[in-house]
Amino acid sequence: MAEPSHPRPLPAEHPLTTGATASSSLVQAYRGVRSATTPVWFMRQAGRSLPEYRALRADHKSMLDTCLDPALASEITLQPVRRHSVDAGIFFSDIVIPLRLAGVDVEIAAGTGPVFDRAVRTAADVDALVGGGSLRDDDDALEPVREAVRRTVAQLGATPLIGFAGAPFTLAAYLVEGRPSRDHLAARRLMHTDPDAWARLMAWCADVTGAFLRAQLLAGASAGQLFDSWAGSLSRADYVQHVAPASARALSWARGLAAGDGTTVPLVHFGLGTASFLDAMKDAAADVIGVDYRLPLDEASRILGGTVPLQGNIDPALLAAPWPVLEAHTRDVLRRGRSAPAHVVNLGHGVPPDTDPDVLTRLVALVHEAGAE
Ligand code: 1CP
Repeated sequence: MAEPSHPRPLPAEHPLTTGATASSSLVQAYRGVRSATTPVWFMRQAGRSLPEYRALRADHKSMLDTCLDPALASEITLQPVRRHSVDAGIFFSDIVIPLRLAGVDVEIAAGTGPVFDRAVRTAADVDALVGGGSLRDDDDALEPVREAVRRTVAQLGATPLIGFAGAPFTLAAYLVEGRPSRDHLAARRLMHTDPDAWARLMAWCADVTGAFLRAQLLAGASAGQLFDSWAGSLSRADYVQHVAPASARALSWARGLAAGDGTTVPLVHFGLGTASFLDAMKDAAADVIGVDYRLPLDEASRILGGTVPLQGNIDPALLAAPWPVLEAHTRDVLRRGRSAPAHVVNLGHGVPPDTDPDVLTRLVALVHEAGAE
């Protein structure tokens, strides 16, 4: 798959250009440089674990409409930063937002996740999707996203905002099934029954999700993360042949965005259960690898040759454990993280909605204190 190249300097007012976030512990760690304290943020830190989030969502606006309301999306992004003093905000949005903006009929069903009006099962379905529209990072449709990012960054000051997007395979896993599924069988079938249609679908997903990520970065996000949450259902061979080229193509939209001093926006690549092809995820043009809770960080670092900054990987299940258990686990994660050039503490997957938010606040304090020892 052709990997387009589209560099463009970051705008003069971008926080990496002005220097506002360039020396933050997060951006430094993503560039492989350790600071006095180890940075920490949590996947799904915004959302249902926070009473202030539940209060804002009580107006019953749909999830995707909330994401596309700049004032709401910005406020929800800022809530966990204020409450927990984490070292980054993650933009409140969803991986299916670019699909919606490209004209796909998708909703988030409460308690389920993304649900589509029609599934993309055949070559004809793929052609209808691809022919039905796309998305470019300068499209008007992305203005609510850009506006939300601008508002958020203005409030965050020296704290970086992380932009994100879904990787093409994880998007396709939803599109082909039409809804969440356990093993993504329909997508993996299409990959093998019609590899050409699969490649067209993946290229379309790469460009649409790449536009979404690029728009957030140009509007002020200081780092980008590609979530390939469901890639763990793939063999290494299938990942390398049928998926990695599209992930590289998605990341190419975000790669090379440079501040005046030549430094570029760091890019993180995360998947669940992807230990057998972590190196291929790195090779898909990522600077940092996000590690799930199954793979100890020192093993991840060994697989990656000890040269790649890592993010992770506190087991979300332990957030409900007695504090001494969670504390010991967190110290172990920090110790194993020392095997990488730099480490950003995170969970190995998202914050469970029933998590006590005070536990997250206490965890941030622990990571900051431990890092200074
Ligand atoms: O009404 C609600 O509150 C719905 C829950 C919810 C939330 C809070 C969904 C539906 N999406 C989001 C926001 C969201 N999604 C964020 C920003 C919040 C933050 O991190 O603080 C992010 C980064 C995502 C990314 C996302 N969406 C991923 C990748 C990360 C991961 O968790 O693996 C995936 C797979 C999705 C799809 C999705 N959206 C929503 C749900 C419940 C799901 C998963 C469904 C499934 O199990 O397949």
